[in-house]
Amino acid sequence: MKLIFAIVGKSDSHAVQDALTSSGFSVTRLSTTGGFLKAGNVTFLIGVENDKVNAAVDIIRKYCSKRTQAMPDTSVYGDYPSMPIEVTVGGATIFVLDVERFEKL
Ligand code: 2BA
Repeated sequence: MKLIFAIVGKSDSHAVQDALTSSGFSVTRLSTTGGFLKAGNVTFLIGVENDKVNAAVDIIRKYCSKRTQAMPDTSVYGDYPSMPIEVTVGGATIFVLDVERFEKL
């Protein structure tokens, strides 16, 4: 058995959670904070049989792919209207660990 830690952005987290649970995975959702940006993100704990790891990661990849998004630039440049800027959103950080023992009491 493996334990997947998947850190995802809040905006992708509901789609990931719904897709994982509707595919039969059990997940625990933790509200977490990135150490660098100090922004909220979501960490999922997913306990899975070894042969299901790739299926779970594929679902996370599907709903967390990195993409660019146009955001209004709030900087002021004299009287000129500012152009929207492109920011990268999405992506996931995934750790897969061996589980030594798993019990439900
Ligand atoms: P990502 O590398 O995509 O990381 C997104 C979030 O995933 C991180 O949020 C953190 O919560 C988690 N994470 C990533 N790598 C991890 C690891 N090795 N161990 C544990 N958790 C990990 P933040 O820490 O707020 O980082 C947000 C973004 O800022 C990162 O995106 C990366 O592009 C950048 N970043 C992070 N640390 C950095 C650093 N020391 N110097 C420069 N840029 C950094």
